[in-house]
Amino acid sequence: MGRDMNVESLVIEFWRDGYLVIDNYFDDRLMDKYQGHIIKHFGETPDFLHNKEFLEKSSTDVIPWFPQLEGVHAFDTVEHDKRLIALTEAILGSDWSSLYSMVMFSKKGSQGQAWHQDCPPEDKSQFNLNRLVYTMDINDATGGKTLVMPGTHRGGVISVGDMNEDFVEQLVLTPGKGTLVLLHGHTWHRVLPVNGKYRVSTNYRCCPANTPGNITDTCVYRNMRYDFNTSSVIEDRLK
Ligand SMILES: O=C(O)CCC(=O)C(=O)O
Ligand SMILES: [Fe+2]
Repeated sequence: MGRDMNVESLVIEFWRDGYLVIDNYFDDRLMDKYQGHIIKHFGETPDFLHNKEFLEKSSTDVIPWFPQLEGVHAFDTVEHDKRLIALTEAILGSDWSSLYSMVMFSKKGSQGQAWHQDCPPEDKSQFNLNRLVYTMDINDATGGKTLVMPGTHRGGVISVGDMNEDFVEQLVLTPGKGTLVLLHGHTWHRVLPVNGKYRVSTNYRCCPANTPGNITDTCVYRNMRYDFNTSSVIEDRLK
């Protein structure tokens, strides 16, 4: 492990910044196994799943897959990782709950994802925690770097404005194979366009005790609130 794994200091850092990056958290063999399952499932140029209005308005074109729901038990290994469970518990407190893992695939030419918060931020006690596992290197060649705005998990709703604005405060993450990124659902984040053949990340989303499992049905972008459940724009924030 390339950094201090003291859980207490990681928790302090997470709550200060709204995210946490730990390189080499998972070993290459496990990551290669995951990546093999993922590429086998998607092929290298799958079709898009979201509807056209969403793709246009959100400039998001990511294809999800839920391997555990399809009985691919290899993906249980990360969920059952004792270090990850202990770190999650230290951040969220007891009685947190784990949602299914979701693989996100985007192919070459994908615009990535516009700035967003994963769920409505009005109630600070209700949020999702993204536990992102990277099974391949994300770098200049692949594109698809993840951008975060440190501390924005404390600031309420994301401002209205350009969906892909560059901010001086933004930080660019270049996770490598085996990197774990913990990201508070209220922290503003976005994904840059994909230049390589494809980009993959796998998210073990979870929630604290008082948060309903469907909290991420509504995602907040700078131009709208979108409901994934009904595939509809529920608020046009530009009006
Ligand atoms: O794939 C990533 O790096 C981040 C994706 C994302 O926005 C999320 O998991 O909520
Ligand atoms: Fe997100």
